[in-house]
Amino acid sequence: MGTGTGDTFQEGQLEIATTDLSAGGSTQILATIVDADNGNAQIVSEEYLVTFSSVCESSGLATFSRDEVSTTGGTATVTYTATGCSGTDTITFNLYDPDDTSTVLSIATGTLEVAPAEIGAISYVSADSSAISISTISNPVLPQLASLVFRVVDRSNNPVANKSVSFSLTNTKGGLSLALDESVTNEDGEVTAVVKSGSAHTVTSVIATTLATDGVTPITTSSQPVSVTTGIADQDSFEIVASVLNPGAYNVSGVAVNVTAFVGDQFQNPVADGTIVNFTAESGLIDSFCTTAGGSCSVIWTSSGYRPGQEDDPDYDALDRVNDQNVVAGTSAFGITTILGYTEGEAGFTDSNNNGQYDVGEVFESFPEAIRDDDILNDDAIDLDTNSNGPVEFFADYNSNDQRDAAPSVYQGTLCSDAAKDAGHCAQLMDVRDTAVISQSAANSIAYELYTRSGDNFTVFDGDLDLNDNNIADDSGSFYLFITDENGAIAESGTTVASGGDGYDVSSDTGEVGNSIGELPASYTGLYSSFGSLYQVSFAPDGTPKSVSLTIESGSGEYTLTITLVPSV
Ligand SMILES: [Ca+2]
Ligand SMILES: [Ca+2]
Ligand SMILES: [Ca+2]
Ligand SMILES: [Ca+2]
Repeated sequence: MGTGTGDTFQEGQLEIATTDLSAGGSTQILATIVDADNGNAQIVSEEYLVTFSSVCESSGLATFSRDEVSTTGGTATVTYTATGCSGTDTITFNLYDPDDTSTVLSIATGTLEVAPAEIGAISYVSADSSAISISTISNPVLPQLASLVFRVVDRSNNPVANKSVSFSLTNTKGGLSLALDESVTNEDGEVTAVVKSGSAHTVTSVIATTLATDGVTPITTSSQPVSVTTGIADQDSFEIVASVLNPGAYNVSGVAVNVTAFVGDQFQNPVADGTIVNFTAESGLIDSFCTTAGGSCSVIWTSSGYRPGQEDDPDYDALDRVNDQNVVAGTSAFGITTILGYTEGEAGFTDSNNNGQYDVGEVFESFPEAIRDDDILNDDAIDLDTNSNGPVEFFADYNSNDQRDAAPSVYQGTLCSDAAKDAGHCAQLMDVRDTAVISQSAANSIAYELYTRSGDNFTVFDGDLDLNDNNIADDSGSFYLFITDENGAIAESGTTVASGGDGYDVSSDTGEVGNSIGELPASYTGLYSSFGSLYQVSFAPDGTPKSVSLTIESGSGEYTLTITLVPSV
């Protein structure tokens, strides 16, 4: 195998169309297969297998249009493309009998030169962490180093290896620094900058610079920002939110509600991904924890078992459950369910001198150990209800001493000046906490009453549209429709009210009941429950007054109630 045939045959030589390639350039390479016993005449009757390889190709810096070719025509051609190869590359063709690829019959080689890559661009690829922990605290989740990867490519978008790249930071507040100011790209054209955390909360970006092929012109890019933060939750950015506040769950088990925790740190930055938030619920099932990503995570609460309001039922009476009161009805508040979410974090302080640390004399918050207050709506002075054995509500025993500890007089956090630490501050963290309260309302269950209203005082309305009792149906006026479920809780989510009139023009604030537990102002008097939904209905004659109708459809869709009001004339 070689170049040419007959007298011009050169054994072992490849014919390369272009031996000086630009970076990323292509060329055809040809070999002929001849019979040395027949005056180096081209062999056109027998089948041979030819394989292709090169030094750059084996490093992924060049490609062939095909790996091998089977030929009976006495020639083998392939197209070579440089994809990052630079300098001399040696190409090799191996010739085989297709029935015996263990023995190389002949080898032909050739060399070509690939021009150095024209540096095309430097780009930001990724960071292993978009946030790093302030260097003076220990956060179990957030790293104190961030690695940022950049890539240098040529004008053909192929990676450029062995290219020097220098780094700088847009911000060095608090001693923020780079592990290395300069590095060299690997075979993928990639180079890594390492940012080392400082002692202050700040945001920085890495500027990566390399030089164009002329060795003079800088080519620059910037990374996405890296935040230097505590990454530890603080109380005033912690929130627990339920997706539905009045699920039709009191009489249906397995109804699911999404419960999401939003968790930020002292600087309102998302806490470190992987922060664990714990949950507990007064009733039903709830996942015990979730781990945050981007400052939030969710769990599922599912209705099951004991429902608030059943605390005096024989099945549960011995458990000493406590629950909120339906003050107006004089009963337990059926279905009102407390969900507690909590995670380790900081109490929060006001950084009056803006040095990023708690200093002695600055105002701070202080919290007792977190509780799940099952009667949270009751206006009682005691949060944690007890019986003779101790608490009957859950509390998160942060320091594991079997007691619920009161709020300390020192700051519960991580960012303290040395003087503040000496004074006993920042000795411990705490559980930041929030509570969501949902109403497990009865599905397909509607109770109602009509009222007239004067200020906050409601009076039962008999529904007679002949308001002045003069036996002439010509009155116009308004009344209130008050709806609840059968337990005096707000009607289940999705319950709708519609109104219409025959001979009356009716306007009302109809629509869905709110996504709410429906707690009404304590100043309201005359209603039959402390929870529920009020709809004002106005009517005026429009033609021959006959009736006003109100249609209530339950959120679960299996119960519809129609109320028809007429003038009794
Ligand atoms: Ca409760
Ligand atoms: Ca301060
Ligand atoms: Ca309580
Ligand atoms: Ca304790």
